Amino acid sequence: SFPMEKFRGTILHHPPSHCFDNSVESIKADLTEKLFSMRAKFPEVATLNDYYLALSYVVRDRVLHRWIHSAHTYFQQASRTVVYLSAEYLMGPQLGNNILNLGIRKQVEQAVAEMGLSLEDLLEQEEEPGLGNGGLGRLAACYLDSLATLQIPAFGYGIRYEFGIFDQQIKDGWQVEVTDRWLRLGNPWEVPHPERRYEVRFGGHTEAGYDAQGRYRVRWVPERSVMGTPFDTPVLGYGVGNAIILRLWQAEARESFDFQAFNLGNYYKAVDDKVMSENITKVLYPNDEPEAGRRLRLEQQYFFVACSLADMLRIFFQRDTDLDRLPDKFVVQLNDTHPAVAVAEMMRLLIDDNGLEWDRAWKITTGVFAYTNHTLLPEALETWNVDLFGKVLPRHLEIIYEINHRFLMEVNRFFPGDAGRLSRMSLFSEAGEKRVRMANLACVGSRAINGVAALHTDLLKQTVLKDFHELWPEKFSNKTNGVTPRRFMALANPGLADLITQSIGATWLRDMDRLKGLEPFARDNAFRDQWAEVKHQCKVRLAAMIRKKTGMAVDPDTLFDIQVKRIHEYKRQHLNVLNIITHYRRLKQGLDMDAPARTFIFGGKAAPGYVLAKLMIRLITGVADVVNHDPDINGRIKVVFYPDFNVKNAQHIYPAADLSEQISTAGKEASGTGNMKFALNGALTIGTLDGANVEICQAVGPENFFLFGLTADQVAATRQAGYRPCDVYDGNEELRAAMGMISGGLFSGGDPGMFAPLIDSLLNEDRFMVLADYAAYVQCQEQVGRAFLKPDHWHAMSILNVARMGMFSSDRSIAEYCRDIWHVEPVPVVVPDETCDID
Ligand code: HBZ
Repeated sequence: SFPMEKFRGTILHHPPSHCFDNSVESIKADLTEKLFSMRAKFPEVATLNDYYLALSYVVRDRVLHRWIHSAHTYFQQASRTVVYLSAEYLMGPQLGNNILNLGIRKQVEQAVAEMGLSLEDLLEQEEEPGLGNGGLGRLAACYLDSLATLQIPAFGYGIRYEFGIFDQQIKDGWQVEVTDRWLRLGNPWEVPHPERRYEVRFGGHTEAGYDAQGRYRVRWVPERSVMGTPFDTPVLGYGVGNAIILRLWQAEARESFDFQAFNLGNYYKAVDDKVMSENITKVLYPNDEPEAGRRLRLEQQYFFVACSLADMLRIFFQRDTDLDRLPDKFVVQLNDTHPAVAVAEMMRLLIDDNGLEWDRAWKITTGVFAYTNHTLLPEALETWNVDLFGKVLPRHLEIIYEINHRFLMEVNRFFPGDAGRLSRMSLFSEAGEKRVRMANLACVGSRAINGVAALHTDLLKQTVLKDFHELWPEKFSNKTNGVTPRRFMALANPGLADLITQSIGATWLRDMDRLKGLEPFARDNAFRDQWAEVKHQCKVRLAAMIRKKTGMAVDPDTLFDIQVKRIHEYKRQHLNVLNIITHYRRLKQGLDMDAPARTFIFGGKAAPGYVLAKLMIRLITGVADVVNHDPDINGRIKVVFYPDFNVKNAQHIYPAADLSEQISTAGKEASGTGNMKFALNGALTIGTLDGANVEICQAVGPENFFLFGLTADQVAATRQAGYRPCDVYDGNEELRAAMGMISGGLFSGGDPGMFAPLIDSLLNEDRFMVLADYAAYVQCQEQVGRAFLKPDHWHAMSILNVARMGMFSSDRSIAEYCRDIWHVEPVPVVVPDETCDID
């Protein structure tokens, strides 16, 4: 073979002992080498993307170096490992974060500059993996960052969707969905492992009988199977040697099936099978789709769960033989019910594949799993039609029936003769078509159940999971969400991070309680000016991006009032719009002339099948069209819809906000995490007492928070008392006027019909109490306007917000999971031989 070794020594800068040199000179040399070895280019012909890829490989080598040492350490120590199962991970761009966590930003900046490039341009090249819908997927990504940083042995398992969440374009004011081809230019961060494939079976039937020892056995005879190949992406901790792995599964055809068909001469059947198999991981399903019964989605869920659990058992059997010890070695966290079929799959693996008896298998299974709930909305709780479920997973359906049978006997022992309770707690709903309730399965199969904010957990115990709480109160706990300060402060807002570091030292990024040290600076005039200047620079930068994306000019000296999140009725973007229209009308009438000029910025995707959400986007762009071009307004209001909200542009948006809109109907938003990202970047919040807003308001102090609206209890009571939105409408002249402007066609080019569905739903049902909260919201917004006119006080409030937000670091959340649910300890990793010539 070709004697590559001889050449390698002369090309590579670092010796094969993996001693990485992080000096500027080495990084430059490595970059040129990667351009050659990975892109087959020399500098004169390399594109910006070639350079992005080459730099990514340079960084990846260093990341993998840490992963190898971590894997080795974890293997040797064999302490308990966290397995995080999530159908979604919204990782965001990787290059900047890895450079930050490696601590080599200055060297890389200098190296690329000396080569005539700018790091910012290279970072801009990266297309993010949009493998999630929103908060739930981003939470999983923040948790990986914190698991690595807190030195916890962990794996994230999920799905490698070929097409992630769609790209959003705005055409004629409407959302248009475009396929997300994130892999088009290559993904330098992943390492495929085709040698570690697993077979996943589907369909067919089961056969029961007795084995040679006379034991009852069930054999699953599947109809087809596909292979799952893992793609590994390392996730680095910040300022530690530890790295963990995000392992995403891709579906592939079993070539043996193809060959068989080939031999029979059935070429097209073989190709068909291949296409069908690979369909399983083709596309991420948007949430909030009314039609949820898609077979492919169930197949996706089982596919990634089966691969992940098989992989977990492979790792377990590397060092152990006794399955009773599985709960000592692994804890599996279910991120919502999307992976809840894991409970049945674990039982199948233990009983059918490993020959365990039911009770022993059940003890192991319920010793391993824990479940996080992310929603109280009944329509968002996952259920599957039993017939469909049985066709895709016949053996698992049998197992779930058996779990249910035994479970309901237990319930009946605790609450004899309580038929209502039995039917509510059953794993099957029988009203209408029979369906499997995945939340009930997750609860029964888990030893711990948690909500994601204090209010949410309380409401879970009182409503959706009330019966389960009465049966097993000890299983329940709250784990308030958090966000990673590395990505959402240090990376997104280096100006703010530097200012904080200058004032209180650098340790806060790993110990967010230290932010408390900022409190005295709220009274320091010079510091407030610096703080204001950082915010201003962020607004200038966002204004430039808005210009580039939409062609619109916005003024960085105006109040930036921002609502970015998925578009949903319960999140009430239309309440925000009603206030804008009201404000607009007042200005037209010569009122409110002393209010500060405001730029209202919206961003977020609507599920493609969610008609009212898409109409809300059209309403925002319609209002923007009128208000932005009204000469009477003269720039006192601007409305912007920032298209294609994602992690990458979010990193520019949060730092530029003066005001954060967190205005969901109380009791509906499980937690929210955008609320935390805004406040950690010095935005003040206007919000309801919903989700984590409750805790944020408490932490920063109600005097530094713009609170309005009904509480969750009042929402429930108002509904109970027979809420009639039309009465609110009749009683409020400004509300009637604002809604009249919408229904009169002012914002739809004279078409009075366009927004009728939205207006009708508000007047007839108003499920989310928009009209009930309207007056309080408008009044609270006036208060915001007055506060903004006192910049010293405003910036002091902003500083106090940041100083008191430390508890919303995902490090705190993960530390609580470790202590209360997972019972895992840190395992520090020592990485030898890293050198660095700066700092
Ligand atoms: O999870 C969100 C909650 O709405 C939010 O309040 C919370 O902060 C966040 C993290 O706990 N839920 C989601 O983002 N849910 C989804 O994205 C989703 C995805 C697929 C589905 C259903 C929901 O089938």
